[in-house]
Amino acid sequence: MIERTFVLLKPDAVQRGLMGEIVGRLEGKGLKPVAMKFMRIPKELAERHYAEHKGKSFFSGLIEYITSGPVLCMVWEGENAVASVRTMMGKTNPQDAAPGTIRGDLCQQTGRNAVHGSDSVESARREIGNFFNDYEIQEWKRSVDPWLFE
Ligand code: D4T
Repeated sequence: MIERTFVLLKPDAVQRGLMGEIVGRLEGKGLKPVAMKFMRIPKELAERHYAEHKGKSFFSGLIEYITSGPVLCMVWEGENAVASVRTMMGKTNPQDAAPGTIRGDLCQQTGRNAVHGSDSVESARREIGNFFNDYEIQEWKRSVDPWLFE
């Protein structure tokens, strides 16, 4: 099933110069970018994005970290895009993330885990709506698609 997922390269990924590496992995997988925006997340939006964690011990640190510098917000499309990106990211705690995953290869701690990806199609829809207007999402054809999709 072709899906869309919301992917956020967190401030640590930007500061560490890992945007190209991570975008390259997603491109290499054959996922198609349909939206990208380099921005600083306002506090209200960060709190809305992470609303499910409100009240948890790490919430204020998480909001502080995610709003501490620019992030790269993206929407990627492809076969099982939601689960596919989650698999590529690896477990939330980089110490548990398998080698070959983004967090397993590139990160040290949960609080600096470089990347966010939606955990369901429903969350993806909500998160994409929180970060992008319709006109910022591109419907486009890639000439390589017949070599990725039967
Ligand atoms: P995100 O949402 O950033 O893609 O991460 P995950 O989906 O993999 O993990 P999550 O929702 O459980 O956690 C969201 C975010 O909070 C940070 N975090 C999490 C933290 O700083 N300390 C913690 O103990 C946990 C569980 C990391 C990711």
